[in-house]
Amino acid sequence: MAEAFPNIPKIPYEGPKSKNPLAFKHYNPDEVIEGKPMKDHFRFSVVYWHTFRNLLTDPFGAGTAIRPWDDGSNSVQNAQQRVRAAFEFFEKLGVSHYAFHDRDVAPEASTLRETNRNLDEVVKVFKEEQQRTGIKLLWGTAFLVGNPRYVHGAATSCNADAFAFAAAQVKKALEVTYELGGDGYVFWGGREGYSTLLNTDLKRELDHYGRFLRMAADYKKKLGFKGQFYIEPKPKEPTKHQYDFDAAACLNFLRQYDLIDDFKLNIEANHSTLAGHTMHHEMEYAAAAGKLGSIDANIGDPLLGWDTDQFPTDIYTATLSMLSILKMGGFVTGGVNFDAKVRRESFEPEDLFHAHIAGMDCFAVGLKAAAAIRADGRLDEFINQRYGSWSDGVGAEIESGKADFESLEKYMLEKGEIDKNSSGRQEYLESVVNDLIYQAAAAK
Ligand code: XLS
Ligand code: CA
Ligand code: CA
Repeated sequence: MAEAFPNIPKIPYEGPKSKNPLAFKHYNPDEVIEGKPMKDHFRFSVVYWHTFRNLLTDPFGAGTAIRPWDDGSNSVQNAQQRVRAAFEFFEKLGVSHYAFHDRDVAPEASTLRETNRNLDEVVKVFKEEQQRTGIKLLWGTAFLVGNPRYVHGAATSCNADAFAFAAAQVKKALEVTYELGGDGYVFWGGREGYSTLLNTDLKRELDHYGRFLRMAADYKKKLGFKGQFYIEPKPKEPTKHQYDFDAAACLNFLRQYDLIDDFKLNIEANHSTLAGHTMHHEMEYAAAAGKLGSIDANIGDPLLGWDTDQFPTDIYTATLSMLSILKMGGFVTGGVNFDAKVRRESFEPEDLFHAHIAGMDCFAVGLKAAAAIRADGRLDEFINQRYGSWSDGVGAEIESGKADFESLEKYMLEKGEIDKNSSGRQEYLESVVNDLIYQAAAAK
């Protein structure tokens, strides 16, 4: 096959002074930060659905994407050709991972049997390309959203056959992910939610969802697949009330259905903001439960209330995200997965490079800034001091479980009033973070 991106060379690192649009200014894969090369901190991953299947349609207009390697047909051969183009892109960009849905990579046919055969044919090419390049699958997943059979949901559908079809589909997607040596498998809620309670048995749907994930976890064991399972929270879209609203809702659900040991969370920036949180909040909430697994790196638009999946060019979010990742000791099976799409107006193949370069450079500065924040120590020290009252005296007694309401009443009756509160110094701390970001962005 002819090159898909003939005019684009492998993207080099040229440093912050470079003006070459097809070069990294900050992402220097082998540069060591906190004892580890940048590339291993990130385990950058390109998503197949946006980067190779999104035609850049919107509700008002047809697709605008120019993709010369794609003949636009639904044939298996075209799907295989696309895999070669995708791996050329991954290689030239220099990412270590990618992610896909079953239906992104191979055409759905009129029967499940034939669809599975199509998938097998395309997976053969993925396997070859993985072996040729050493690029790995970060996670696989199943698309239980687009086909009209899932109009009422998949695992939470009112139609038991839809549940059964989804189970068969996920079974196959797990097998394929296992075969490709995937590091993980994601369950994003898709249409697991509802539009109105007037037609919905919420409790029954949640029970079914729990049952579905239990079956998936059981089958994973049977298969011998050691990859990590993730749930990816999202509060709305496509349904009004998605069951996996945010990290807290997902953790509660996993505990309620006794699935907590089988899953971690894959946190997406845009979904966090749609839930009324920040990415940092969602990551820290997951991390506090020991369940921060992987991240979908993108951003939303503060003026739009839907899932715009823009490339992550927000340096502040990237810095705080990397701070959480460094704090938890780095990714194990997870990575920084670019679940992002170029704008409809950015329709040339080259835009795919610009978008990912922007995201990777942003995360590189974010990593440097996060490492600088940790080395600087002022933030940690401030927090330690702020909670100083818990290190001894009454605080230590409460934390260790020695205190009770009676002892605390006695303590307060004797003391009369609490020790003086001190300032939270938010603006000062924000300026410390900003200064370290400015320095990280300027550093060579
Ligand atoms: C959709 C989700 C989806 C998952 C994978 O909003 O982000 O793309 O990441 O199914
Ligand atoms: Ca996502
Ligand atoms: Ca999204």
